[in-house]
Amino acid sequence: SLPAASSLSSTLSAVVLGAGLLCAALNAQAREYSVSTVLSDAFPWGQAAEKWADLVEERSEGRMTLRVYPNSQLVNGDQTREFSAMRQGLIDMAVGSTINWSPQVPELNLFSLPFLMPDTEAVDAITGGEAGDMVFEAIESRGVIPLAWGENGFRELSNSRQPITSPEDLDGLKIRVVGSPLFQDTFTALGANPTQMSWADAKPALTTGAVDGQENPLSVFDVARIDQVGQKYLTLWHYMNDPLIFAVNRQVWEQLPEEDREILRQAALDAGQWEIEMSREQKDERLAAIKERGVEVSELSAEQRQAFVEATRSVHEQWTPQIGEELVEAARRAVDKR
Ligand code: X2X
Repeated sequence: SLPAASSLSSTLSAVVLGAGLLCAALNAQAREYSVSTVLSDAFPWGQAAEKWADLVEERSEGRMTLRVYPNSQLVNGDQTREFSAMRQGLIDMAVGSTINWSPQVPELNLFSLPFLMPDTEAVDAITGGEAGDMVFEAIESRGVIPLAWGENGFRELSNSRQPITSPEDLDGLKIRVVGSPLFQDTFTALGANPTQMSWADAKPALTTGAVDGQENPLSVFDVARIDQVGQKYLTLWHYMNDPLIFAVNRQVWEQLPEEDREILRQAALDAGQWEIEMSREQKDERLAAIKERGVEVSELSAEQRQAFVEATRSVHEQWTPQIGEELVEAARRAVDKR
């Protein structure tokens, strides 16, 4: 029986060795990660995520695969739960809007302060400077690793009723808003009647007339064909801009080898910059396409814009304590010095 035992043990060690090799082989093989987005690759937002995935696939030589799940499908359409799901590890990664994450990261309400950022230079001065670093620290302190910025864009106001060039024109209009309760305050301050709902519910609500209006970047208005659901009037008021943030669940990040972290981060930076430039370049043609479809576009004079600024000043006072005095100050300094 001795020879049998020894042959059993050598069989066992062969099995163990085989399993070890198999594990090593599996580790060297592709690992797949989920990436959540609200908008698909018909939009710059979804294209940013696909670009990230392509760069990571290529630069990791297939070791890391990012699979993009658009339309908030990983959170059953509830985009305001995306950050929590990523923090809990139900989602590995996301390219998400500051608006949708602000319920969990109050500092992100910074970008939704009405008329804080008059132009793209102001956006870049904030995201690329001290204020941007503070925002990333706030995200990290809540269990998610932020890697890079992208951009959904300046949000413009549309409605089905009439041209809007003053706060009075908004009186009593039902406006669909999303994410943060800050938007309730902004539209209430303007005399409108805001209703919070997800993107998935927005188009049906516009179609039935349950709401009169909405606000979104030109790219979203254009690609989603918001003109087809009765939104005949568009006001270019640029009242806020929601940056996108590329981010990773903390455990996923910590388990990655240093080399793969670098690949992931650099690919996010490159994809973000690519998307920001592309979507800004497309702005004029999008506006032309929207006008061509018969949408009446109102631009605001400096004086008209100022009336909106004044009507929403209370929102700054109300929200600065929750965002953080220091952060709001850093952002204001960045805008002033741009
Ligand atoms: O829901 C919206 O309005 C959208 C698509 O712009 C965001 O996710 C913030």
